[in-house]
Formats: sequence, structure tokens, C-alpha cells
Amino acid sequence: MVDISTTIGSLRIKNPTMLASGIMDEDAGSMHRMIRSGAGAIVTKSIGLHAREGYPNPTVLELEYGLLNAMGLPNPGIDAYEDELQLLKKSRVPIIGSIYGATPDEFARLADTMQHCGAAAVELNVSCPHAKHYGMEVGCDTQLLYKIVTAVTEQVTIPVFVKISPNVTNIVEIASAAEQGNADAIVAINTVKAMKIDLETRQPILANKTGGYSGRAIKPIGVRCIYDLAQHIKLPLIGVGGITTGQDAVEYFMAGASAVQLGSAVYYRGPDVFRAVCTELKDWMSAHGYTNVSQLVGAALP
Ligand code: RRO
Repeated sequence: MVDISTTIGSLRIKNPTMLASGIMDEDAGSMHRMIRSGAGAIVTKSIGLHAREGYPNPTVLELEYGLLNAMGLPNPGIDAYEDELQLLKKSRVPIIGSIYGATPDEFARLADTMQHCGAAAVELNVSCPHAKHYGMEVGCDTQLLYKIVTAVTEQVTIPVFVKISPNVTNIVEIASAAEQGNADAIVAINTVKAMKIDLETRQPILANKTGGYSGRAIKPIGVRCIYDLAQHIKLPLIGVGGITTGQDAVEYFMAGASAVQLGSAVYYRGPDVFRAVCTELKDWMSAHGYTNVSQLVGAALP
């Protein structure tokens, strides 16, 4: 019998597929739909202290091998989002509150509200590749990141995950700063900074010019990041980036991830992708003689 439940620190999830932040998570209705589709956990949209409109259109492009987005952190602000979280309080799967900010105090306040609203964990988004003041400025500065993670871990009792970027010279240094701040897990990776130019207008198509690339094309980048992190960081790792099939999840587990997040795959395979990936994962495991996800975690490491 194959058991695909997994643990990320103290958080136990019935299957290792989570909805990644930013897809189908703007309100309780869409998140309920993802729960019904078999996601093991749900990560909310990244929420800040105040409402943000996001960038003007175009904000998302489908390219040959993935999606390019520059949404610009659109969100209603934590006070308005509380209503959605209240509707999910009785959810049978853990809800992980994604938050963004610029200072330790902002992150601590947001995490506190997420905890009060019943979030099972918080995910600190310090890695949006194109958010001025809230993205890479925070996620590239190890001292600031350490202070932010420390402020949040001192404020809340729920697990604190930190989502980091592949767009850095040394991803291990960034994750170490989060580890020193007492984070409970590292989520890797956010999207890869990228651009698409229209040949006729000779201009970048996204209104913001640059955006974040996701989907199948970035899977090898995510796998490499998890593999590097697994050799230097003791914290549990959550893999994200291009996971579309059960075999993709196996690859991330072998690199060192204990769970995976799916985002673009919901666009490519539809909302029932979670159930499909879990079935593919179970089939692969039983065909290869594995009974438990933990047997796969880090199998590729030296
Ligand atoms: O909202 C966005 O444009 C966005 C965010 Br917050 C993020 O973390 N990653 C991304 O690709 N887009």
C-alpha cells in the first residue's frame, strides 16, 4: 500500500501537492474548488497590509514553454482578505497564508492576522521578481531577511515558511539567513525573471516590461535549487517550479523536497491536476517499490 502523506516540520498533509500562491486563490470560492480537486494544502494569494491594484494589462502571457506574468501583487489587503479566510476556517486541508511586506514589523503584523484567521502556516513571499520594494529587495538582503524572519517567528506560533528566488547569485546564503531566523521550511522557487518582446512593435509585451516565468521550462532550475539547498540547509524543503506530473514531483523529492507546489499546472491540466498528479505519483511509487514519500526524499543527493 502506497502512502503519499508527508510532513513539513510539524505540519502533516494527506498528500504532498499544494496549490502554489497566485493561482486560483483570490477568494474562498476558488480555494474551495482547489480543495475539492484534491490539493493537500492551499497557499493563499500574497497579501499585504493595504489593497493593491497590481500592474496594468497585459499582465500574463502564454509563451511556448511556460507562462510569463507581471501581476504586480494585486490583492485586497489583509483586512478585506480576512473575510475569505473566515470562510475557509473549517477547511479540511491546511491553509497557508502567503504574505509580503517591506519591513519586519509589516511581516509580523500580517503573520499575526493570518494566524488569528486560522492559517496553519505562513509563507513569507520575499521573492517576487518584479515587485518594487516588496520582492527581491527583501529577498536578496540577508540581514533584512534575517530580521524579517526573526520578527515573524517571534510573533506567531504557527510554522513559518520562506519562499525564495532563483534570481540570486547564492540561493544557499539566502536560505541560511531564513534558517538563522528560525524559519520552519524553505519554499523554492518563485518565478524566473524574464521578458518577451513583440517583433512588430519592437517593445516588451508586458506592461511592466519584465515579469516572472513559470511552468515546465523552469523545472530544471527549481530542481537544481532544491538539490543545492538540500545539501546545505537542514530545514524541510518545498519544491515549486514546473511540476506538472507525478514524475515531476518524484524528481523534486529525489532532489530533497518533502512536498511540492503546483501553479502553472492548474492552467495547463485544469483544476483536477492535483488528483491526477497524486495518482501518477502513487502509480510510479508502486511500480518502483516505494511505499512512502519519505523514502524518495533526497534519493539523488550525493
Ligand atoms: O503578483 C505577482 O506579479 C507575482 C508575485 Br506576488 C510572485 O511572487 N511571483 C510572480 O511571478 N508574480
